[in-house]
Amino acid sequence: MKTFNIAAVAAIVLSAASAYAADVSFEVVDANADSLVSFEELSAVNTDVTEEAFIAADADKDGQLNAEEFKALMS
Ligand SMILES: [Ca+2]
Ligand SMILES: [Ca+2]
Repeated sequence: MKTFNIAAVAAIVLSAASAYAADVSFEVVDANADSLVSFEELSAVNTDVTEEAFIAADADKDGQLNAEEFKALMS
């Protein structure tokens, strides 16, 4: 009789990936590397930011955040 304890293996893998950095850099958030962060890109890494906050942070109203606008939002 063979026993495969898949749950135990999964628990080990998940605990190894538990470290999470709340601070994310602009380069990491900018998934398509166009030097602008869209709301979709931001919400993929930070679900705490609302669309309202994103729009408020978009100082030049081009619909995306540049590095400066992003820094202001995250600080
Ligand atoms: Ca982008
Ligand atoms: Ca902008």
